[in-house]
Amino acid sequence: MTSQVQPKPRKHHDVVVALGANQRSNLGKPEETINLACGALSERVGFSIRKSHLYQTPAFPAGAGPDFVNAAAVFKTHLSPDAILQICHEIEEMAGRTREIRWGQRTLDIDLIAFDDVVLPDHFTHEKWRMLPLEDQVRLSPDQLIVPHPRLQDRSFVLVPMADVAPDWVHPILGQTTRQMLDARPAAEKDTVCPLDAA
Ligand code: PH2
Ligand code: MG
Ligand code: MG
Repeated sequence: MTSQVQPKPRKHHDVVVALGANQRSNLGKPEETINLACGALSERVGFSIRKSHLYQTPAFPAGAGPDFVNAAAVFKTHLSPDAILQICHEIEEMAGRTREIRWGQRTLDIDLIAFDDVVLPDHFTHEKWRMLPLEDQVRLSPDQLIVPHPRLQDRSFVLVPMADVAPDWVHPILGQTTRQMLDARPAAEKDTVCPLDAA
């Protein structure tokens, strides 16, 4: 009798992405752009997508431009963080994104927020970016992928959508769940994040 070769159980990863747009793109209005981007991500990044509601959020910093539409999604994937980041950039380009002005108007921004409980590139570098004073956050942007996103715990426009799709994800450095980080945000900030739809 020939023994059958069993397929190796393949390890998948859970990846969380956040999406934001506050300017019409060549794919349409911000909410249309985000819906199309989620479709493109699920085709290219993985399977078993979970997508959050869409939210209208005031631009941060205040007065930086029109309100954003923000959302988050979770995928199961076999790809590496770098491969996913590359796909995110390609989808941003599809929406006509140019990268001139930091925190300027955005046709589409896709951020890799979390990849399982992985810390990239290392704890020391992560700490440096996480502790960056606000005046430097405005000026400086890392030239390498930092995971988890170094500002995720500070931003209700990321945490509210993320709580729809990954409420129990535990931040590998802070030791808090998405829900706990969101609970720690000021009510006045959380209240500015308003559901747009019943996605
Ligand atoms: N993204 C930024 C800067 N400011 N503000 C809101 N409301 N939503 C965003 O997605 C956002 C922002 C940088 O990526
Ligand atoms: Mg961003
Ligand atoms: Mg980005």
